[in-house]
Amino acid sequence: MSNKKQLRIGLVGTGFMGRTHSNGYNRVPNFFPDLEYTPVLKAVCSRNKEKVQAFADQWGYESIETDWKKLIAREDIDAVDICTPNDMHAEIAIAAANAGKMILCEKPLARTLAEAKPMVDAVEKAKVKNTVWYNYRRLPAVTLAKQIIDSGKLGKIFHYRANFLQDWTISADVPQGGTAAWRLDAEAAGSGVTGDLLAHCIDTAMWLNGGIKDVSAVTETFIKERFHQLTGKVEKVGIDDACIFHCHFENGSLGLFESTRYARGHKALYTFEINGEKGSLRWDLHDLNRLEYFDHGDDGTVRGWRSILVTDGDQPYMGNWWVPGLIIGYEHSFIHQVADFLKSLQEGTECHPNFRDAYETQKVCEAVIASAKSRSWQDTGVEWIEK
Ligand code: SOE
Repeated sequence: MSNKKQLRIGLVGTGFMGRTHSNGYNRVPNFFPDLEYTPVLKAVCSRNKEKVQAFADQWGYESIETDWKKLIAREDIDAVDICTPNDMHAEIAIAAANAGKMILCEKPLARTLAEAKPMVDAVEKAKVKNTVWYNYRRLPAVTLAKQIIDSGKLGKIFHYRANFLQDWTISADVPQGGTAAWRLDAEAAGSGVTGDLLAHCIDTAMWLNGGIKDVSAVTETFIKERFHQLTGKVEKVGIDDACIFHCHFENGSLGLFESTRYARGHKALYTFEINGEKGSLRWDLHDLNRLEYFDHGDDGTVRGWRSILVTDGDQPYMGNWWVPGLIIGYEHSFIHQVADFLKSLQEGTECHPNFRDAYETQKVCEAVIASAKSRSWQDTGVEWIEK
């Protein structure tokens, strides 16, 4: 029996993200043994009783609920983890905050800025700890990029470029709505690739390079109608299948972002590159342990891109894993997020990105959609300081 302080988790949602978060809670005690807190998987909630019981058995939850309101009302739950489709985030988060629960919410924070605002107000009013799972920040190579940029090694930044490319919706037979297809349903998701994929790129970009001031975007919906699994009818598609935008950052640099679910051959190709006066960095999710670094200060005869395999104990998070040279994967970003959340509890600090930070990302997403619609530049109104 552990003598650690407990963080008793109530998870809502049993899809893909429910699995990634549950794995995070389960692995943290093994690999971050020095933390004062340990997660306890108290309850998982989903509407289908058989399914949620099977999920509880698979991942080690002590109990189940089929009504999230009951989960929130339980006294043995400290933190509510929201892994539902986006249209449920606001209602659950606001109720959880009002009940004094901590909240870990899957990204994006909400479907729209208007929906996100009362969520931020609720957690700030209730003073409950909150975080949003923009997990890619917590891959060691990405965190190392942050450290290199913050140390000034790149000097003045000129360019930030990011892509998030997939190909899973090219077939017109892919339905919209309901289990596994809610990301294609504007009502459930809010937007398409902008909220689902570019939101990740925007979170990382502002974390690494500061606020995005204004945007000019173009979106496209290649398949205009799809079968809707909930209504049983062929309906108009309301999401953006692809989005390209360029922007100005507060620091004067230019940004270029592209995301699509129609890049045949690419499954989850998240890449970024940042070019500064003294050096450049680039990273690729398909080779996630590597960070490429060009240092113009190197001796000219050997100058070139170096490929850093980020696995040494003195590199971010890696002291908690294997031995130098042995790599980790996608799931570790979630394990790190749990570890950082527990650490922030221990230290009484914020666990960024919190709702307020994710609200700033939401502002950019909203401006991108508005820009594409109006075919004009849009100010984002971002005030990027992680608070
Ligand atoms: C969509 O396919 C998706 O699963 C996103 O919802 C995740 O946030 C992203 O990390 C991977 O792709």
